[in-house]
Amino acid sequence: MATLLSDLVSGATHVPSNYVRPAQDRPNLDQVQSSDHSIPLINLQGLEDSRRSDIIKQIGLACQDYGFFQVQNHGIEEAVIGNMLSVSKEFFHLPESERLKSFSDDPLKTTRLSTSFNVKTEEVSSWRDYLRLHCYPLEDYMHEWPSNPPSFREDVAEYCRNVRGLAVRLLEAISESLGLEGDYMNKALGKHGQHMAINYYPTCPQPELTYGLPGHADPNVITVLLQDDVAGLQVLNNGKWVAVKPIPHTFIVNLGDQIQVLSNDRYKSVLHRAVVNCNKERISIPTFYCPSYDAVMEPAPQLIDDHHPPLYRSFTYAEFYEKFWDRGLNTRSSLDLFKTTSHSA
Ligand SMILES: O=C(O)CCC(=O)C(=O)O
Repeated sequence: MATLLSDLVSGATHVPSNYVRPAQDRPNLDQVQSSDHSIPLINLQGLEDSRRSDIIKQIGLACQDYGFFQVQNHGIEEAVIGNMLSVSKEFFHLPESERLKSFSDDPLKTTRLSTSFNVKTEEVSSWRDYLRLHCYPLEDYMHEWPSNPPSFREDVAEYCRNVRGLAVRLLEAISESLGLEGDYMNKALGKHGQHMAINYYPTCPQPELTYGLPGHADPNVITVLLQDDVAGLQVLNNGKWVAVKPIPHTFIVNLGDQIQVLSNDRYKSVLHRAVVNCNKERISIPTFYCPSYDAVMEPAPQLIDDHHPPLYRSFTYAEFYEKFWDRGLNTRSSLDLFKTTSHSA
């Protein structure tokens, strides 16, 4: 039997039973809102000049009201984005034996190809294969990455360097939008971590029955997501799922659980999910920008006062991350496990 979903279901006319969600937990695609302006679109041109305070205000509002925004004029060249998308597609189109050289079901491995989410613990599988790569510092990990397609390491490394630059600029802007020093987040992350997933969602004969990824919040600090031209990402806003329409050369930024903690709930890490479709395969590439495992996470002392007591206890990112993978993708946030006693649900 095939190990990866793409090999298992190529040409399938039905979703295998272990991918079928219970009736009360299906995408209900006809109830999803779609609009051209589903989440704010922010133009970053001018972030380093006189427009900075205006752009930071826009970022702050987006973080407060949506936990999600899109960025344009982010400074990453179209060729870097194009190469990343095409080498990713090429990888997932390689023969099975070639792809499987990177396979592992151990979430602790720093380079691994896998399927669904956590095949060791989950009850229902998700319609996704993915290649997960640690990518900062690059020289520690690049030698583990697939060497086929031949330009893979070079194209992905160039992309990672660029996205790291963008993530650092965004974290500065987010710190300032909270009234903190620009380098507050940067310092809170310790040595910084950067991971990436290349998600491959094959076409699906019955998209109403399953998810590419069910609703979840990200455990990290911020995620910078690149998607191809096929829609699939949906964000929960005011209790409704909203589809995010792909815009070429635009990144989607979402806040992760650690920003919720550092901001003491001023900003929220928001549920999102990926749905699949019957006509087109889809690639999405989230870069998860993280604290290092030994970094201590806690609400910024500057955001605590008599009216705003700390809502979370201090913990290391390693402690949080382990709980996240063990619990599986879950609409109940892992954050509940770290609330100060008086604020736990
Ligand atoms: O495919 C997408 O658009 C979302 C991916 C995602 O949420 C994830 O990989 O955590």
